[in-house]
This record gives sequence, structure tokens and C-alpha cells, in this order.
Amino acid sequence: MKIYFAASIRGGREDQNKYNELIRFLSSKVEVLTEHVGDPDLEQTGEKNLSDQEIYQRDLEWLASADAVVAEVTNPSLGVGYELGIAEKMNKPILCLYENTKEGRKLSAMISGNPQFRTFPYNNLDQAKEEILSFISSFPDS
Ligand code: 6K6
Repeated sequence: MKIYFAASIRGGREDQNKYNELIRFLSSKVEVLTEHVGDPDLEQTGEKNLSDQEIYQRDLEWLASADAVVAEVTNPSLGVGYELGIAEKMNKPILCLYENTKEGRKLSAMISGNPQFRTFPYNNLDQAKEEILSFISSFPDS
């Protein structure tokens, strides 16, 4: 099973350690197409050897080939919002993880109000991992 993991890059990297931990957990169960999203060396300036056009093209191809999408949406990101809209139109199953302990943060209604997204608020990473397990085990051959 192939998972496209989406999370903020230029939207801000303050939660990057969390992305890394969730990706490592997911990778122990399934194939993660976008492991670089958790890379501590992927700074806000990004992958220097790829142009933005190449990144866009590659990511859309990966998205099309994914069986499902897991997004960490606590930190708002234009790129993640865009990917989620595209993934919805591709009819991909989508899990959105949202840390609800962050003060002053409220998830966009365009995510939390979308019945096609499985949105899960969590207080700690163990809860997020449990939800990921439940999500991926709902697919045959996961
Ligand atoms: C630019 C800045 C940082 O990194 C880059 C280039 N690298 C990227 N590599 C792969 N995927 C990217 C890159 N930039 C954005 N994305 C995709 O958009 C990822 O799949 C993320 O889920 C999402 C992040 O969007 P922004 O708007 O937060 O960058």
C-alpha cells in the first residue's frame, strides 16, 4: 500500500519533528511516497536540486499513484490544502490529523467541514498513530 504523506514545508517547519515521527511510524507499516516531508535537512528553502516545476510535477504523479493520503494539517499550508483538494477529486481516501492542543489554532472549515475527509483531532502522537493504524487497516492488503 502506498501512502502520500502531506505536511507543511514552506508553510512553516516548526512541527517537522512530529512529521518525522509519524512518517517513521507509517513507513514501518506501508510504503510512504513522500518521506522527505519529515526530513530535518529539508529547510524552508527546500530541495535545491529540483525546480518548483519539477517538484509540482513529481508530487502530482506520486499523488495519482497513491492508494491513500495522510495529511498533518495543524500548521496551515497552501501546498497541503492544494494537495487535499486534488486528492479529493482523485477520490483518494484521506486522513487529516490535527493537533487540538495548540493554543489559538482552529482548523480551516474547508477541511473540518468536508465529509470526504476523515479528520482526527489528537492530543499526543500516540493517539495520532492509533488513528493511522485504524485508517490503514481499513484497506484490504494494507
Ligand atoms: C520548497 C520548499 C521546501 O521544500 C521545497 C521543495 N520541496 C518539496 N518537495 C516535495 N514536496 C513538496 C515540496 N514543496 C512542497 N511540497 C508538497 O507540498 C509536499 O507534498 C507537501 O505536502 C506540501 C507542502 O506545501 P507548502 O506550501 O507548505 O510548501
